[in-house]
Amino acid sequence: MPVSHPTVYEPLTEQGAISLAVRLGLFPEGTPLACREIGDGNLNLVFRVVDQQTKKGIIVKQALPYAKVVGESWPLTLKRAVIESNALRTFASYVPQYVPKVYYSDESLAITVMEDLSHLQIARKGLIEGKTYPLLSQHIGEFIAKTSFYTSDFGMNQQEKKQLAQSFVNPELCKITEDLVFTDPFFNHETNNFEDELRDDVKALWNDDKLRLEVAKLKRKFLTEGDALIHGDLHTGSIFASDEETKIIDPEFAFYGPFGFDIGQFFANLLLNALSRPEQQQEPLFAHIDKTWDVFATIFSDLWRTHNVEPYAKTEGLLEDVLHHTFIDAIGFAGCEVIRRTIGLAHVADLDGIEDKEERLQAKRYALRLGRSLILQRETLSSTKEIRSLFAQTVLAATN
Ligand code: SR1
Ligand code: MG
Repeated sequence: MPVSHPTVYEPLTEQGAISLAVRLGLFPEGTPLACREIGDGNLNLVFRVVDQQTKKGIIVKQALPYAKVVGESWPLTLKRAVIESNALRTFASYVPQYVPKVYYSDESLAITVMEDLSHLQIARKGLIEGKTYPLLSQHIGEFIAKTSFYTSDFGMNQQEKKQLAQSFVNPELCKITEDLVFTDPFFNHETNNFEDELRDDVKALWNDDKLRLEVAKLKRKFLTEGDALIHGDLHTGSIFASDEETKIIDPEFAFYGPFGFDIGQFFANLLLNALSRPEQQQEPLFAHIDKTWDVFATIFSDLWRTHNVEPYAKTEGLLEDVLHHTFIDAIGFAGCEVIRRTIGLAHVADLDGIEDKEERLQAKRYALRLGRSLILQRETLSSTKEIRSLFAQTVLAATN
């Protein structure tokens, strides 16, 4: 019997997700299927459809026409579902091992059907539980190096790059980042969200002209530099991991942006986790930061030497200049992300989940100082190793 299905947008139900999976032939006929909505992110519905006998599943993700984290008062384009499925397919052409397989997508229903990754855990959750994921930074460094090199003017035909960039123009989602990461936390804006006890620290931030100038420079980079196709929201909640595997999900914020942005967001979220841990358990997170950068720089440099399409590629000093600016920008972007996850609209469980109120407030004060130091001192750092001392100084300065 043919299964009827909607052709105009409407939010899926659990039964609707099962019908879709059947219609797509993703399970043999007669398979007993169960479905649950498991989305815990800020924006979308996520259904897991499972064969009750084999326990094998698929994921049906659907964009809602508004931001779930705020409600229907914040309308949001459904086009982000197309951006997400196209980004996953583009990334898969370079690093299939690091993204879920896409089985199907439907632009009008804003649906992407993809591989079920339930055997893995969201990295943020695992890191909060104290896990370290030994291969996480190796994989993330490789993912960023390959996807950014191959989608840049150095790694692909420069006319085709412009066409690709056009297909990833993503103004509404970029605006969220422009506002929530680069603007609102640095002004007295209604989207901000922080405890009354932090008001003095936050006011100091709002009145810090030196900081404001540096954030404005970083925002300008985000607005104007289209180096490569970036994920655009590469925090630890966008990563599934185990000790052996890493999969990057949720690239609905993907667009042509600066090389350093994904690296910076990943660094920031590792640092936010470090702030929630006792000192003696922080080192694996710093080591992940070092390794991400080392792997990124090594692979990017190898590709630069072997696959570069730009006539100036062999010009002495150009690669070093690109890496140098990517590094500085990544540190600055990390600072903005640390601050926004502390006092902006979308917080992180690493800090908000600290049970003891005084400890939680203290960790957030450290986060604000750390974010500020990363932004202001980004040009003085010569390697990621120095983030350890910046981190320690931030905490020490706060206790003296
Ligand atoms: C309204 S969306 C809030 C945040 O959730 C996403 O994951 C992005 O990080 C965005 O800034
Ligand atoms: Mg997301």
